[in-house]
Amino acid sequence: MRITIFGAGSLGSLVGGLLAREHDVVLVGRDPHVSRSRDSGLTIDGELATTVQLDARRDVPDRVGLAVICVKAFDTTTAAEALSGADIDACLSLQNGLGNEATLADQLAVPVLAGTCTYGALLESPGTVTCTGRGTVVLGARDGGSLPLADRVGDAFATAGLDVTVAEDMPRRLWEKLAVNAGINATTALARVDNGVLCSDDGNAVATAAARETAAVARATGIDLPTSTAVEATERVAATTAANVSSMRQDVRDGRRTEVDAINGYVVDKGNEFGVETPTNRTLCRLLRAWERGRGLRP
Ligand code: KPL
Repeated sequence: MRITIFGAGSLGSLVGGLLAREHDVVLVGRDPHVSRSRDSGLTIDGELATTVQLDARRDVPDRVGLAVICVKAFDTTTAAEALSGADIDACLSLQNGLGNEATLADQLAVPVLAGTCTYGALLESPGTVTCTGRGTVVLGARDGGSLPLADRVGDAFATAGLDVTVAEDMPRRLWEKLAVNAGINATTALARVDNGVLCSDDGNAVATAAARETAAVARATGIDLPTSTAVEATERVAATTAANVSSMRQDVRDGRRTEVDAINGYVVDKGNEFGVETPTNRTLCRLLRAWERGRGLRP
């Protein structure tokens, strides 16, 4: 299958590299990472170690095939604009936060699949990404139900050796992943710890409180997400990605804007809309927004 990964950060590079073991993959991102990956191959370190040859570049190729979107949530509109003139068969969002699929579907006249990914990834240096935890890719129709396209994409991921589930309940899965990210990302970014630290008492209390609130908001919007499912998912992902530096901690470490608006901010906004209190998510949001403001990363 022809697959273009749009967004060559940690996760995009890992997923692109794993898919390139079997498919014709183009990795679109920034230099020096893409030129190093094109010239010397993309190296995956840690679990699943390998070096793959792929087409890595800064611009969108004429023939995209399946576009796998791995950019930060706040760059989704820019990604859709960049892809709008290209020859695309379908799109799959593997991003954090909710609402990315709708943004893509509004701007691109192709089928858009929803997806989540819990593989741990760390971009160590140009041309090298480390897999810090084997996770799962879950994908499917963005409004739920079955779709032959989702089965085809699922088969393509499985053929390349990725752990993949094709799900018919994507809205619930997206909320479950939102609970995991609401719990793990902001807590690890603020405490500057690896995900595994959340398996111990203090971090766990904050992370699971944020996940509990997210489940309550999800239920208020009509999604059947029990609190126990959200808490267990958060604890399971913290344990399976124990050695991982969460994407938000990587952003804070590197002085970049975070995805707090699309994660904890989304929970707070939906909580306000549906009358659900979200004090933990609100506090996490305020702390991260204060940090971003102090760095001149937001107005
Ligand atoms: O999605 C992640 C992230 O860091 O953004 C998890 C799964 C929590 C892995 O760190």
